Amino acid sequence: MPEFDTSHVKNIVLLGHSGSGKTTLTEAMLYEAGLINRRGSIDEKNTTSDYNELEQERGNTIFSKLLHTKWRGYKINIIDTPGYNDFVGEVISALRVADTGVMLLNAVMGVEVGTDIIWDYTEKFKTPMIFAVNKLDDDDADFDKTVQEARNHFGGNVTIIQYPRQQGSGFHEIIDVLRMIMYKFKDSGGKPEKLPIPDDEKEKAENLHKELIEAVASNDEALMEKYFDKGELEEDEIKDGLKKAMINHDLFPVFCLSGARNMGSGRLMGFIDNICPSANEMAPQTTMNGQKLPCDENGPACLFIYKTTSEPHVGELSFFKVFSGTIKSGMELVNETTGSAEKINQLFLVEGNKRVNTNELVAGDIGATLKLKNTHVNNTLHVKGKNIELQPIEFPSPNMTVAIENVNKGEEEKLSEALHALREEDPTMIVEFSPELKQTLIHCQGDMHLAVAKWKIEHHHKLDVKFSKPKIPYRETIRKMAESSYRHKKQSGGAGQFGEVYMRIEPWYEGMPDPKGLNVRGRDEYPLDWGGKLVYFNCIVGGAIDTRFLPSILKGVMEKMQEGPLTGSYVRDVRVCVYDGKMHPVDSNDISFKIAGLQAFRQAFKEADPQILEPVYQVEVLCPEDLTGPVMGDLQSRRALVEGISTENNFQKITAKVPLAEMHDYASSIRSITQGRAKFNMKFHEYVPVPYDLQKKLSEDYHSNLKEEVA
Ligand SMILES: Nc1nc2c(ncn2[C@@H]2O[C@H](COP(=O)(O)OP(=O)(O)OP(=O)(O)O)[C@@H](O)[C@H]2O)c(=O)[nH]1
Ligand SMILES: [Mg+2]
Repeated sequence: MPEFDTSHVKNIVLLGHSGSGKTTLTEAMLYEAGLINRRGSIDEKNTTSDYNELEQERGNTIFSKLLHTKWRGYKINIIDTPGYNDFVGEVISALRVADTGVMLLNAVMGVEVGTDIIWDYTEKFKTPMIFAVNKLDDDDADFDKTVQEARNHFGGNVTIIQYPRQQGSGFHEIIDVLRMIMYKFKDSGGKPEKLPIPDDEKEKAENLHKELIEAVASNDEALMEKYFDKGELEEDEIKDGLKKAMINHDLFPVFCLSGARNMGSGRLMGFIDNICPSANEMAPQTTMNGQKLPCDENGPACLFIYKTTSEPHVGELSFFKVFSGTIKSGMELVNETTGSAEKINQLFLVEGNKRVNTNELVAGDIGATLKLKNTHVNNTLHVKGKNIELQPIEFPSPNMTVAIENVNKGEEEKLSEALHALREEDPTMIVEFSPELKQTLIHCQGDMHLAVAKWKIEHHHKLDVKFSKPKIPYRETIRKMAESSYRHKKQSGGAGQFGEVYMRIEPWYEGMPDPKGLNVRGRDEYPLDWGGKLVYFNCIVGGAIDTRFLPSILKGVMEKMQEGPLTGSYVRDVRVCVYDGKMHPVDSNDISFKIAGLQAFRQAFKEADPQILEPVYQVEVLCPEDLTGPVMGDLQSRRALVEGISTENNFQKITAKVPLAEMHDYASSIRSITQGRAKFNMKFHEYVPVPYDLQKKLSEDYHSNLKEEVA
């Protein structure tokens, strides 16, 4: 028999802007539940959650952590997440498996940009949410302002369950308007005394109690009627009503905390046990083929991998939630996504970096297993004979790209293995080799994300690497028609080579009429892998060139299009008409016409008013109003075309079109301009011509580099 059945397992995720106190609260919860006998702290670098060396060095959580407590007959799985925006992937994967979110608000700072970013994801997942106003012991704490800001950002459903009697260094009493009692803590925190609400707080507490009950009743007609009849609700009715309203995202209760002084975490855990939904009270999962999978411990065994880690001396650890049935150690499962058979050799409960063996985990529970053969994040594993695939986690697209290379030659293979491992445990990091730029690129969330990647490569894979600015994937095209001819002739002993081509090239656009003054005999259209098109016309009259040589000429043109004459970039949107030429009865062959085609194209291109195009991205920045000026100024220094500013949830949203060449350091720059109070996203928009001066410089740089390489 498992120690806890499905209805006694609660999964919570701790959320909030960096520094709001999630890891400190985790420590307080573990301590209160008796799982640890000494409370560690961030400053002493000894918390259960931030156990990683790099986390201790930086004083921030970087990787989400699974922990658990047992509190009055319930098991609470806690996922502590990083607040730093670069690691939002860790938050999203935790939200995929949590059934309640506890959003910490820093009572000194109020709602911060990290709170807002995470909130958007919780809305997507419809995760029931609690707001915990933390750091109430700080002399600059302002509970009312924090709650008001939360209401401005997240709506009027933010409802007070607790408020502090006094804030700052004197904070030690919390008035609870659900239970209608006061919790009074000793200086050292811990278990509070439960006292009647003092007279001078009664009126305020009663008004807030009324507001709370009305908020609960307003979401349920039967409860509303009863409340109107009797003027009060029974305890069980309030409990059920609260749970329902939280599940429907109709009510977000507010609690009070000082994680550092260990005040308020016990009551929070009690509320989680009593009111917050267990997995089987949430809507059943909808599988990829549209079926419902209820969270039932007697259903078919099925689990979902939300995270993997790979650490030296441990190996690959897969974290999962059981979405149906009961997973037992030794069980044979099938990976629906990869088709592999997997044996669950060991099952673990997790306590930060410690693993505790267990024999079974019921539906709704979260745990880990080691060394699966071919299983990755987002995979579903289930008993044989079923076909269940659960919805994957959608990770955010990257914000920043750098090129990576080895410091020492000869370690390329090792680097590629390291990057593969990195990618495996971090789905928000994308690694690719760009044949166009001839660089290995890392697309990531920001400079902190990159610093973590470097740290892992150095520490786990013992490799030295360096990052550099990636080359820009420019394109080349033409702006006017030009004609050229080229004769390729070679007669140096043996068989000769001969091919002559007359060619017209023009800028191509959709719906363009057929070429004028030429005799069109054939037309082919080639969409290019790098965007745009090549349209190729055969306009040869009188058999001047045999049609069998046309593909060779095309090959020559294509070759040059892959290494444009201006900067060696891909060429796009050109129409090529071959309209005359000459053959030699013996010496003409494919290679001759390929060379003639390439050279004719190159010459014509130079005469056709060539133009370098650069990628432009659509950029959206969200920042507090007081930072709009500096953010705009910075964008303008990046050749940005600012398109608009609007207000969105207390933030200013700036939209602009910015050339990619100017965005390389944007993630770190915006962080330093705004002290991390802004967020941005960017996506490719279009290719546009670069300014004249830049074109000149790019082309000169390219040709002088070529000369250097030759020399
Ligand atoms: N005064 C006061 N300080 C606190 C409290 N809770 C946390 N802190 C301090 O705030 C700082 C940040 O706390 P953390 O627990 O690391 O915050 P976090 O939310 O885990 O931060 P990230 O991991 O970066 O997302 C640390 O120096 C804590 O000691 C609190 O209740 N009161
Ligand atoms: Mg933390």
